[in-house]
Amino acid sequence: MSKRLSRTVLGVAVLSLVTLGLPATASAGQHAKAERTVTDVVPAPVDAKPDPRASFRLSPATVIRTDREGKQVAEYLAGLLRPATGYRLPVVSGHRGGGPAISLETGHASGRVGSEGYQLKVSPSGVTLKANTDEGLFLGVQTLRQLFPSEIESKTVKKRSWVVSGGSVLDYPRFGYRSAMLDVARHFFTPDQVKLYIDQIAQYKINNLHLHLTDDQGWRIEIKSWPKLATVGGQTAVGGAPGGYYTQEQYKDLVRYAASRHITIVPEIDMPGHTNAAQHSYAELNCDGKAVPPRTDIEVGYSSLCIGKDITYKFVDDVIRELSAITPGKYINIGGDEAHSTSPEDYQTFATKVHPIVAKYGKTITGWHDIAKTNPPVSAVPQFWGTTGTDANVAAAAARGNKILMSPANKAYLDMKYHAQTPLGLSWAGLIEVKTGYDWDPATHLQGVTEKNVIGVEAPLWSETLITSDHIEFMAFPRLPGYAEIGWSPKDSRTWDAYRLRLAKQSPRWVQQGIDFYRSTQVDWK
Ligand code: IFG
Repeated sequence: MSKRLSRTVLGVAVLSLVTLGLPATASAGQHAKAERTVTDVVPAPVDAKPDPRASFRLSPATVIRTDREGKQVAEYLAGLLRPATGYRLPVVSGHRGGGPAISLETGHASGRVGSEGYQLKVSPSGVTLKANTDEGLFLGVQTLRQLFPSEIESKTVKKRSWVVSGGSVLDYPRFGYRSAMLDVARHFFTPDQVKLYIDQIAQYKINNLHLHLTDDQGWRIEIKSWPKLATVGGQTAVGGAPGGYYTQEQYKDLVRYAASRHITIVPEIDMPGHTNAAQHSYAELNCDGKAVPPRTDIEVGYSSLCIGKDITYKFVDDVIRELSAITPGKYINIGGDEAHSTSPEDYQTFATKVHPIVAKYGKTITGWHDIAKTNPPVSAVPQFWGTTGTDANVAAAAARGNKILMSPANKAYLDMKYHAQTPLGLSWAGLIEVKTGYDWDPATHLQGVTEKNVIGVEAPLWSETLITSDHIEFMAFPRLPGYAEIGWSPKDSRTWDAYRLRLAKQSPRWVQQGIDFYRSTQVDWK
């Protein structure tokens, strides 16, 4: 064959490989080595068996098969895979028909995986994801997406092979309640910024988002019977930053968006302290009948609702009624922290009057662990935010049967600096580098609080010092996946030495997602 002709033939061969999405160097038969295996997933699954020979190559012909209950998740999965691959990836109903497929099936998974678990199998002929509910399918999809090369997270087409690492996974969570908190009161974050954070936490199987909606510096939710809460109380923010608030329509849209990621919104109305914005908005909420001036500093503990006035409880009733009507989730968070300007007797009086109001609107109380001392209903969930290993009131509540949500400030507060020079964040609870945030266990952290007393974990992100989404990302990543693992993975499979290697392999995905993460020196980032 002439030199020129052979070059042409070779050229055509290379061209055909590239159009097939294969790297020109790999031969058609050889599967490019997958970048990761099922044992790299974060949070670590219960049981992951890699089989690199069983990898699956996504192709333009691949379809996504599902049954009726799996349709929403199937469309969500297609939405994840289409941008980077450029493949059509049609969602088809029913599991008949040949051809390469990713199959999502509900109702046929092992009883062992419960309602949130799943079974995933990747083989050369296709991918099968089984779960007993669509929530389980959604959580299985978060694992599946991590088996693709990190460029799958790109929003633009990448010309490359899409090899899904082979093997099988059987998985289900240790704790049912895995949460993140975003403080939208100190600084306001738009609905789109909240949705971005929802997508970022959903990829690590977080299933609750606690929104800290009200505080001294701002009130962020429209209450139609008390309009000035938002129109006046929503105008301010820390440091004179622009305020803002969610209309009830915008809040309902956030609830819907979160639900489409199988995340429940838990709204917090912080009371009886942290109420300056409300008391600046309505003079009658103050004991002396005079509206207090707005506050944009970051001091805490100076405000208190007027416990002795009847109108205070009409205010609470109206707020909880309206909020409950637009919150399908089980919980309303009534705050309760740092009520340093409310006497212990008044704090108890307030609690005794407010607990029945929450119950009247069909909701269950959660709140900072300060509420434990008020003997709340046994269904209430005190959220531990202390920095010590003992708290008598929390242990007593646990003994009474209250489940505890664990978010110790010296382990889980995402607004704590990584180190003394971290430009953002605070340090009152201590510095929290990645290892510090990971190396603790919610079932042994507090005396008198064991596995059966713990409902789950939460990573609160307070926003005194945060203004942009980049700020949120810098403080949440890389620590947030660690709390997700603490909430999801079996306790005895969790070691820092193994986790830090898996965490490192997550970073190329964050680069593709544009997440501005802190490059801790404790991890050898990929
Ligand atoms: N404590 C306050 C928050 C916030 C936080 C910042 C709780 C429950 C310090 N209360 O944490 O309002 O200011 O780290």
